Amino acid sequence: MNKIALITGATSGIGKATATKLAEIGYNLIITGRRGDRLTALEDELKAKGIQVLALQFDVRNQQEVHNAISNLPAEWQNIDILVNNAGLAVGTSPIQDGILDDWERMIDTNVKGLLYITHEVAPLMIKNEKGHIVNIASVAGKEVYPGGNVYCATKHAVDALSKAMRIDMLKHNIKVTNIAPGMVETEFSVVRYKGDQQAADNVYKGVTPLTGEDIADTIVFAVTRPAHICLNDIQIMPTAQASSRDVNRK
Ligand code: NDP
Ligand code: 8X3
Repeated sequence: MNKIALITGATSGIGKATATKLAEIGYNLIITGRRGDRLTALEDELKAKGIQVLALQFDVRNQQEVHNAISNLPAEWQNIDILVNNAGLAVGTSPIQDGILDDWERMIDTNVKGLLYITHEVAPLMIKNEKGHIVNIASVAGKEVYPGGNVYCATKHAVDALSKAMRIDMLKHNIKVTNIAPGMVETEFSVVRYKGDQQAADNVYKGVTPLTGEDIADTIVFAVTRPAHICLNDIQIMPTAQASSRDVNRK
């Protein structure tokens, strides 16, 4: 029987690439996101690879929507082997004193509370089977703090801490927890951060070869295909041209 992976934020970037690569190695997939048209298109693409797909449209910030989606999973979709907590975003780069409260709420509610809501629903399904693997997409922003990063960095430090905490909580249930901390990955991330300003988004990657969603997806596939006795706890991955969030070798 095919294994099952649930990926949040599968409509774009890292999540979409991960769905594609897991489909290629035979996982049946539960794909989630808010944009229904994208979910439907991806569902069709993935089904063409010969796997089964369940597309669930919900906002991870809405605890009731998350609960309804996961608690009503058909029986054949409940044995989730892998949860990829990927949905997330940065919004804005203002210093604290000029911060826009709505931006802060979006980041905290998505990156921290959304990840918790999903995990709260899915972990019991894994615990019932005494196996599973939770992959949390954190960031270099969960390891360092940089100018303009304040609240986003705080949310990713929270993800980093939650990965460590989950590993302790899941230990006796034989469930692996992997924290993945990428540097610059060219996705829709910067367009979202700069609120649709494509020029500002392009400047982030100017003069460097950034990582792609596929690069992170390859890393996730590697982590989830290790033998049962191995857990990769924490993976940091950056473009060769990046040493830290501030040290970037632009040509
Ligand atoms: P994208 O913007 O390309 O993708 C983000 C995904 O998250 C989309 O599928 C989006 O789906 C989903 N999402 C956002 N908000 C919500 C929500 N409220 N409810 C449900 N889904 C949501 O960016 P990336 O692929 O780059 O980002 C994926 C993860 O990687 C994020 O957690 C990000 O912080 C992290 N990351 C990114 C890096 C980068 O440089 N790109 C580096 C390090 C970490 P939809 O809009 O359809 O809901
Ligand atoms: C995304 C990478 O450097 O913009 O998490 O924080 S960075």
